[in-house]
Amino acid sequence: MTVAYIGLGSNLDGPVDQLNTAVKALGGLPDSRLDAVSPYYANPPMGPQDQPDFVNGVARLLTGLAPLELLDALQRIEQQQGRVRRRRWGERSLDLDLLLYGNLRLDLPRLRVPHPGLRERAFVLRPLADLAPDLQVPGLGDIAALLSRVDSDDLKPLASRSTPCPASP
Ligand code: A4P
Ligand code: MG
Repeated sequence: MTVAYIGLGSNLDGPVDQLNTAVKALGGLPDSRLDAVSPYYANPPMGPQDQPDFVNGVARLLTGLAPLELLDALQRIEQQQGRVRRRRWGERSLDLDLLLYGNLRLDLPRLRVPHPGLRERAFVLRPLADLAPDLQVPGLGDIAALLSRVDSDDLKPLASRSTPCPASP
């Protein structure tokens, strides 16, 4: 089993419910176990500013799926939830990003791991650090050091995540 971290994001169609439904779907993936879910954070959009605030979080999955199999599974969950995506860096009902897959570094047309936006995004680094405060990000180093270099003042923790953390089996 490999430890994978999945970034969850939504700013349309009930973002907290979107994330909760996605977390449930992650828990049902074959050959995988949902291990933990971070708090969710409301935060202003990166990119176009004329869109609603996002809700973001991170899930930790133990998985026997290969990286591209896992990406396929994440894209299926996005589709199942009727993913709407209107423009690059714009509003969407659900975005699932494969942030980390063990210590793997991959640069394929369909899949780059660690996720290329990770280093700049407080809405990814903060929930990742919540789950794994001592994490070493392949090629980038210590999560605490990465987090200290971004501005996370705009992240507002939400109390309304319904899934227990760590996830029950
Ligand atoms: N892809 C490559 N690597 C990966 C990976 N590690 N995980 C490919 C997932 N997908 C990966 O993704 C486009 C393609 O990237 C996929 O087909 C896959 O093969 P997409 O989800 O269809 O497009 P996208 O998400 O719109 O990509 P884009 O434009 O890079 O957007 P981002 O980076 O996902 O950002 N503001 C806040 N506050 N919070 C957010 O979550 N999200 C976005 C979208 C914009 N602003 C935001 C947020
Ligand atoms: Mg994406």
